[in-house]
Amino acid sequence: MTKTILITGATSGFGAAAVERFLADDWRVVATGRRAERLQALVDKHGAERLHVAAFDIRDADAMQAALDAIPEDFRDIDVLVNNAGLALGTAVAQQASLEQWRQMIDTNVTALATLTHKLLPALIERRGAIINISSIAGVYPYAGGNVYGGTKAFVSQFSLGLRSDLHGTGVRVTTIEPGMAETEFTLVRTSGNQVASDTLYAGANPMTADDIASVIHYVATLPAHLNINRLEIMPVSQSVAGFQVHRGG
Ligand code: NDP
Ligand code: 8X3
Repeated sequence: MTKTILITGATSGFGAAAVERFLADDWRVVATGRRAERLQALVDKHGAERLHVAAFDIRDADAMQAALDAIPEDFRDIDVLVNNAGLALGTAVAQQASLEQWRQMIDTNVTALATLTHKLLPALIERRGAIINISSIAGVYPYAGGNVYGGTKAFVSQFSLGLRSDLHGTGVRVTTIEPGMAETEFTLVRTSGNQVASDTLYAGANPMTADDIASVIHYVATLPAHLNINRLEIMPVSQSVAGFQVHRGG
């Protein structure tokens, strides 16, 4: 039977790659994001038989509800929710960071993710479905300039474990994927469009690709129904974690 997956943040990076991956595997896909022209390009490429797109700002709860209400009958039985839409803004240390950027990250990565999950939980329970939340290594390991971004991703990871606990006995699976460095539009967004900064970060590092993460999402989504991966931390071989820092001299 054809399954249905709702993927947020489907206009670029992991989400866009995941749309391609699941359509290629004959799933029905609901793809969301703000950039309507990119969503339309997906429809132009794949047609609308197994793809429904919804352009809205995920921070706008009314727009989210309207988009959910407008999902066509064929796409309403959502089996898998991929909470992928998110962003980092800025690389400044906390004492120099922008409060506006902090709020946008919290509104997007935390509040919107929780809101959409809340809205879809009854349907997911009914279908014994699955939730795949895209967190980050930034939610596990601190680094200078990671401050609120890391905090939002720590929320995502802990929220996932909490959901898993609450959903005990429902058959609903919950997985957190915590990727490290992957080359997408992530750094371009984080640096307000600084292509040089983005290219420099990834140069020579052989970072993960959006397709790598889409394959992991697909793997998790297609596991047998009795298996739950709680969390998956995944990095390029070129990246590892180094420990503590010590400041001397007062
Ligand atoms: P991209 O910038 O390529 O994609 C981010 C997606 O999120 C876009 O489709 C964007 O759509 C969507 N999005 C952002 N803000 C909103 C909003 N307000 N409303 C609706 N959609 C929104 O980055 P990635 O693919 O790399 O990021 C995907 C997820 O993976 C994020 O949660 C990110 O934090 C996480 N991540 C990324 C890593 C990396 O190294 N790339 C590593 C670990 C985690 P649009 O702009 O059209 O609205
Ligand atoms: C993105 C990974 O290390 O750039 O979530 O914060 S990192």
